[in-house]
Amino acid sequence: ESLAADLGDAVRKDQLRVHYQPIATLPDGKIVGVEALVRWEHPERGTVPPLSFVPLAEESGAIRQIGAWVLEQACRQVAAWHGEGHRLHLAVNVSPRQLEPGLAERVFAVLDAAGLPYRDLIVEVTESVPVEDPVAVEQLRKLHERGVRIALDDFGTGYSTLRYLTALPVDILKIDRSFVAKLDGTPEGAAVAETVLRLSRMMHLETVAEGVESSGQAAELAGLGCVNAQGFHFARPMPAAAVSDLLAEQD
Ligand code: G
Ligand code: G
Ligand code: MN
Ligand code: NA
Repeated sequence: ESLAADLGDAVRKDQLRVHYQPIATLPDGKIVGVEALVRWEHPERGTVPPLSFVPLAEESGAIRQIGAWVLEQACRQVAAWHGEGHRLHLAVNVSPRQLEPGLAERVFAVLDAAGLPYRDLIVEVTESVPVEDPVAVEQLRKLHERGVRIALDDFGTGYSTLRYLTALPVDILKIDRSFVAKLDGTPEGAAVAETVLRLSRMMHLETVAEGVESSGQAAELAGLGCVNAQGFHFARPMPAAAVSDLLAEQD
């Protein structure tokens, strides 16, 4: 049996799980949001990481079904945290394949059903979204117009990064972790992160630094004016119950 063949059944057989990676403010590390990250509990292979099956799901089209399932689970979970007094935002990864007619309306229906405010959802897209595809751009525009925020994930790693800023209705830039890894206290090490932060301010965008693994990186980003960050230094992706524990500790 190939992974690709099993994948078609993963949702139906209830083998997918959503983990959540906290997103924190700098410098204090207060949790203000979570990114939903899908996991596959395969009956024979154990936990399959998304890098091993998301590309397969994108190819087969199963990502539509998987993406819809992740969105619904995550919206319900975050609405439950809201109910407990934790006003977190939710970031969900969306593949180009999902940006088809009707997506925005389906997202609104899920948000309405969960009772989650539109402002609290962030749709993360990478620079693999074809900016010349009017259907994809229109779905993002519809989401953005109703208050759902659009984040450019892995920002700076694509071939024509700056083009995305004007072609898509972007609200948030996520500084790719490869640039965070270069922070070493020198101006050269900080150059890309600092440039993205400056660009964000000039365009009135928010910024999230990804892959923050040390207190040194967190401090340097804070010094550069970066307000939001995620990474192993704060918390790994984890099941909802573990996030609940962290939220309880921080009260
Ligand atoms: O969770 P990491 O832990 O391994 O995730 C690896 C990659 O898989 C990330 O780049 C992320 O964008 C992608 N990914 C994780 N969950 C989802 C999802 O629900 N939908 C899509 N399209 N991609 C996801
Ligand atoms: O941005 P994407 O959606 O591609 O990113 C999520 C991925 O990044 C997940 O695979 C997650 O496990 C991983 N990740 C999160 N924090 C860190 C970190 O601090 N260091 C590294 N190396 N990976 C991280
Ligand atoms: Mn992401
Ligand atoms: Na990323």
